[in-house]
Amino acid sequence: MKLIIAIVHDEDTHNVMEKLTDQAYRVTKLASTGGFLRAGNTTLLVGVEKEKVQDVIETIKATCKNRKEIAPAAAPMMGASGVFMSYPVEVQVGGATIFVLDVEQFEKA
Ligand code: 2BA
Repeated sequence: MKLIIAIVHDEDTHNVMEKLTDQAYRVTKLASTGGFLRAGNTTLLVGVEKEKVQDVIETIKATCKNRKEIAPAAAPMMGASGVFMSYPVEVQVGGATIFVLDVEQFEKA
């Protein structure tokens, strides 16, 4: 068995979960926060047999879009007036960040 961990944009969560549950996959949704943007995103846990991993990944990829987001600068700059200013930086987010892990043991009690 494999555990798929997928970090997706909040706006894609509803569609991804609907597509996965329509195909009878079991999904757990966790509220998460990205370390770089410090903005909310969603982490999905999907436990599946090895043969189904690619199908789940294709479903997630087909549903999650790439987006441009504005992030505050990591370090503030000194402006011409002598005051510190932060400058926005555009970053490309998503569609999804996916990890696939081996599951050593799976039980339902
Ligand atoms: P965040 O950490 O908020 O990152 C949002 C986006 O900012 C990233 O999109 C990437 O385009 C950019 N970014 C992140 N760190 C950066 C850096 N040090 N310098 C420049 N740009 C940077 P994605 O790569 O699509 O990632 C979306 C979210 O997926 C991330 O949100 C984070 O929550 C998660 N993630 C991505 N890679 C990860 C990893 N290796 N381990 C754990 N979580 C990860």
